[in-house]
Amino acid sequence: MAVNEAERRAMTRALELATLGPRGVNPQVGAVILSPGGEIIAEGWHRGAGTPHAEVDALSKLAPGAARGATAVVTLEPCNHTGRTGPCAVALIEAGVSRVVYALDDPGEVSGGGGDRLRSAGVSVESGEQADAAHEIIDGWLTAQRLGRPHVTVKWAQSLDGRAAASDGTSQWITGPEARADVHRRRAEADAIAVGTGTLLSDDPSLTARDGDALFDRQPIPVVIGSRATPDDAAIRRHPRAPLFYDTHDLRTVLADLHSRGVHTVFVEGGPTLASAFIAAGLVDRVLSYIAPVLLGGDRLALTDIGVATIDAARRLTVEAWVPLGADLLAIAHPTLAAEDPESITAPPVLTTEEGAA
Ligand code: AOF
Ligand code: ZN
Repeated sequence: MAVNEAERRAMTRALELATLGPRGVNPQVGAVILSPGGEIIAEGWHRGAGTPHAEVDALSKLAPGAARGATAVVTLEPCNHTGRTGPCAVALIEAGVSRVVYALDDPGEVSGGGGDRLRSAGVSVESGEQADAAHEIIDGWLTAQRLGRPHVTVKWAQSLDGRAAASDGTSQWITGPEARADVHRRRAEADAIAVGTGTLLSDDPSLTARDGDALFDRQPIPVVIGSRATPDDAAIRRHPRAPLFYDTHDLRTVLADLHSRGVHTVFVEGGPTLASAFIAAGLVDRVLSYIAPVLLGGDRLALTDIGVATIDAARRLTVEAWVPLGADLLAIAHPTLAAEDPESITAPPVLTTEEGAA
């Protein structure tokens, strides 16, 4: 049975409700219950891991029996597993709901399959309604689920000759104001921002996302990786979010811990040692290289050892866009995937003038 107008409007409302929940370990999900006549009789949303799922939150607002013959409109396939809470598919069946309209399939191996469970209980089920909008809300969560770890972006600024600093270590400022503003916008979109202890000690970065002097509302969690101690007066200690310190070189462990804290995206800000370690470990999903028309020479390279001993082992990238930013150029690239045509890297990449594109 096709999705009707009342169900379509209910999904738009459920999507709004979803965004009331926090980004975290669990996805943001909204639910609306419609009477058989198409009136909204209850609304719910998920408030984070350990709290009731959206469907159960909505059902809890109804008197026993009030959901009999009703339609549940949910932004994610009702779950089929007992995790921190019981399966929503079963809660809906027990409440007597006769129809479920949802936007996206739950990708989880254990949690997925709620749609089939509902169908086999005789419930009419429709999926895919406003799937794109639902996808946008939980894009980061879906990516992290697929990867089994947060999505990692490594960013650096370099001279035209591939250097990240002058020979005395000074590096402010290689790129111009447009490139720096672009970095800050992207920092604000990340859940966490990581630096190595070497960079922390040499640059004393604040790791905040700023628009001029003003802080963006959204601030990434500052993360410090490495074995050297962070001084008490380091700027990072004044960050609006509590920093996380990892005294380790095991990046997989760091990412696993961040994943368990609900971090979906990590922005690696340097320096060259940490960036290179992420690349060498094959843990980078996206590279942002800000290239400035300046020459520095010397041996302070943007990257150090990334495990490439011979040209056959070179880490090939596919450029998604070259973005001019003032006098600088940003390359947005990802490791060339096995399925991608290696020749595609020599094809003319997208040249865009749109700031912050892609
Ligand atoms: C739903 N409705 O509102 C949400 C769902 O361990 P738990 O019990 O917290 O379950 C978490 C999983 O449930 C999560 O990974 C995702 O697959 C699904 N989220 N499912 O039916 C909801 N938030
Ligand atoms: Zn559930």
